[in-house]
Amino acid sequence: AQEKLAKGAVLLRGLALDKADDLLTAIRHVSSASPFRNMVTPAGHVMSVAMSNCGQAGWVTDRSGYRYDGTDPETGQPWPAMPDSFMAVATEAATKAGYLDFRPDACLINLYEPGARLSLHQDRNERDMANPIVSVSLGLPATFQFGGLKRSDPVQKYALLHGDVAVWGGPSRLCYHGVLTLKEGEHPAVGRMRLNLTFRGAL
Ligand code: MD3
Ligand code: FE
Repeated sequence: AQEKLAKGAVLLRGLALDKADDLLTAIRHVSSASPFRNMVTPAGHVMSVAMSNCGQAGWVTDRSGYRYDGTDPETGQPWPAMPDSFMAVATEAATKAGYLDFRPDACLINLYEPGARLSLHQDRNERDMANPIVSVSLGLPATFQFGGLKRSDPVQKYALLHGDVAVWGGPSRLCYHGVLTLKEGEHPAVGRMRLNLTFRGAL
């Protein structure tokens, strides 16, 4: 089942369903070495979404700005390596969406508890915008919003469910997007949270 969201953007509903247990095990492994933390934006706000990373580089924010860094600022160590199960789902999804040679070097892991949200933004810290972004949703359902190239453009809303995978590239790569406040709930495999993996070509 392949749903077109916009030019260059594809939703692959349930693609990660049969891989979810392996992905969850790998998330526990990554976050035992680089724990989830609530980072601070350049404006000084603590993010409601907790984050970790794996791969050659990780996305970080602090008072000095947004960037990719090879070192986890909390541990002083390199981010954990990208698990094979992560790389496999990212390349499978990108290939299905028509991006044939995507090899992500960074994966940001977002942890939402009920009440957490991600306001409308663009992903523009990656060096080469020719790479798509692949996102994998696990756990509680969320409402994702997806707009245009200007913050003021109208948005479409989609429910993202456990196992859904989306690929954003080409003309949709710089579209504004965000996640509405996560509702209370309990997912049988994941518990009282939503996890999202976003795979990027950052370097
Ligand atoms: C559309 N994460 O980490 S993933 C992010 O569910 C982020 O945690 C959200 O936005 C989450 O930056 C949404 C879907 C997504 C990711 C990147 C995109 C949609 C995108 C880049 C361009 C357009
Ligand atoms: Fe984003």
